Amino acid sequence: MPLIDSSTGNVIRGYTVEQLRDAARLMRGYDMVALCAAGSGHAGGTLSIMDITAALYLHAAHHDPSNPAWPDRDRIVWSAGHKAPSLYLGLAFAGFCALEDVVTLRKLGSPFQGHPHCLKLSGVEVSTGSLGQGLSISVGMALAARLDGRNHKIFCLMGDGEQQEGQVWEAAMEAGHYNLDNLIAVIDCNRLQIDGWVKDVMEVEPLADKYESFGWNVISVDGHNMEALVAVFEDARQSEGKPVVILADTVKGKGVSFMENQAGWHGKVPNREELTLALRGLRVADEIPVERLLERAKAYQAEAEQKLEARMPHVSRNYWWNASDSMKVAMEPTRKGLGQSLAANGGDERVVCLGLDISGSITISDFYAGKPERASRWLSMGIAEQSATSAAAGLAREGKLPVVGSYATFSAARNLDQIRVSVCYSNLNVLIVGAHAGVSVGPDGATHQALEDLFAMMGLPNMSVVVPCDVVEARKATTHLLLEQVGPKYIRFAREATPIVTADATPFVFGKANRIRLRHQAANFAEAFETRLDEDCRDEGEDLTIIACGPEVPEAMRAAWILRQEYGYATRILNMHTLKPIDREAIVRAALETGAIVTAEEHQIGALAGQVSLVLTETPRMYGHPIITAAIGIKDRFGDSGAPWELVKELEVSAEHIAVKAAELMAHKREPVGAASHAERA
Ligand SMILES: Cc1ncc(C[n+]2csc(CCOP(=O)(O)OP(=O)(O)O)c2C)c(N)n1
Repeated sequence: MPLIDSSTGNVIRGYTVEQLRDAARLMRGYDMVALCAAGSGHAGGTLSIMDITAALYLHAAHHDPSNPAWPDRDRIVWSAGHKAPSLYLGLAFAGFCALEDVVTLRKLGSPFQGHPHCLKLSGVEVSTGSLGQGLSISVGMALAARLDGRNHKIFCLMGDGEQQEGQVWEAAMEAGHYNLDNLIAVIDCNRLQIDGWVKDVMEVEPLADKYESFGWNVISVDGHNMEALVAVFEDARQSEGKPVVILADTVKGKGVSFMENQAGWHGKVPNREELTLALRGLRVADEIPVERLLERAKAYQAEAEQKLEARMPHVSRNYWWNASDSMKVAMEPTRKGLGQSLAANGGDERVVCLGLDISGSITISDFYAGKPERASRWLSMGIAEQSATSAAAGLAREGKLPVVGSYATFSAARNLDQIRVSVCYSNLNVLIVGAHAGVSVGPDGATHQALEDLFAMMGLPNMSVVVPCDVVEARKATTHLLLEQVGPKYIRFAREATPIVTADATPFVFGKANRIRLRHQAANFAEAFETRLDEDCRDEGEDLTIIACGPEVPEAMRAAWILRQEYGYATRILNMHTLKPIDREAIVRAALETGAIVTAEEHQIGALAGQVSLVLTETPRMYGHPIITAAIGIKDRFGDSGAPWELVKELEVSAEHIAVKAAELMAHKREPVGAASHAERA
């Protein structure tokens, strides 16, 4: 059954198998253009699922693009959120949105977010991106349809690697238990995931036997045979008494010869030359207005940047990183410090590293790279953050030093109860790595941007929390936490390259803040500053203090520079790399000596600001001392897709935001609130 006019029940447009094949071929072409224009995204998995997408959106599903909220429409739950561009093209070809707009994929403010967001794009049923949740949502929708006496179907699209998530099997059990014959799951079985072949990362087969034993009807199909796909969707609709799973045998990267069956093309996109080759191979080069689409993407980007700049706080010059001689810094991703430390210290036989299918990009795989003798201590756990966390607890209980890491949002939130009970309650020696935290995963969008993780990690008894400010500090912090610190520990860092502002000789003492002072102009921006342990410093009569952690430390240094240049203020910066236990003395010293404190965190406001406020309000030495404070951080909102540095501006955590906020604060410090109210009264 094709697309339907919901008001009359008439067919809007029907597709023959040949037309569906053509549509899928074109959709693959548009996918390549959008990914090339975005500069990031997932080529392999969007290509493997595209024939399924065409068959489903243009033929099998009953829906009406002019009435996306039609109560009797079939629901499509896109559980494999990283394959979002394929979903967007399904919607566009079906008429839910303009095809040419898909090329704004992953750009700031675009409805075509890195992972699907139902509040931004009509036709997207639910927001997804954290793997393994879609089938449970589908169970809920199927139960609701039954309660409401409606006959529509719920389709749920998943990957085969995604089957490693335990939640999938909880949902599979529920669907079987409730005999949900209005639920049709489709698994894109391309046999690859990020770290390699599914069978090597964590075997999921035999999927057919597993689903059957959970009470499902299983249908297998060649996921690139359009005729067969159309037929199995028809069969699946007829199922009675049982949910249906369609196991679609596919090829990752299908249709683009150099991407086929290559794990490396999971999270990679074609450059301009590769795009030309891909479009030629797909035989769509003459049918897609490539130049016009790329221009459209560029124009959208230019407009987004212009709007963003217009909203930036006003400063008289361009103080951005490397914009002028005085702002020169070297940059490197902080995450590399983790890999450096694990490579250097992994010889300790107690160290074991647990992989969660994102090993290369978070650098945890540097633990074993080029060191075959460590292979047995590398434990690939698949996409299964919850079980891996408890397994790490078990390893720690037996005397090992386990390291378990993923995107911070998956390694410190998805598995929160496991961290709380398995790890913290038993006070076990597990190092949890919160990688790609904050806004730095940029175009992936809000689902992947951990902006709340510190609240939970800092709130857990027994947990130590460190947020290093650069790659050098990340190496030192990892080494300390791995080998010295006993008990549960959390390290958080970003993905994007950020300024290197410390050196080998810079002190790093767990639990002790560093004080950073602007001394003079230097060829390298970082060298204009002196860094010492705060407790070793004397008061220099600074006007204010900025307390920062992680990537906000370099921003705080840039803010100190701006405050000196624009306002003549002298700033004390505290690098609060250890958030738990926090350096209370450094905070109190700063408050008593400078009287004004701005906190800066790339996190929802409060992880750092709340702790600083607590120290100030509960320390008897502070009673009766005037102190004015302000907080820079994310203001109770989700992130967005966009380039990481754009998001630093969009989410108002740039040095300019810190500096202008600090200047506002200084106006109050100079003119105490009491004095102003006296004047008003007079
Ligand atoms: C809960 C969760 N953990 C980790 C990730 C990061 N991630 C995105 S895609 C992916 C691999 C998915 O493999 P598969 O389901 O086989 O998809 P495909 O290979 O078809 O793209 C991972 C680990 C995620 N999005 N969600």
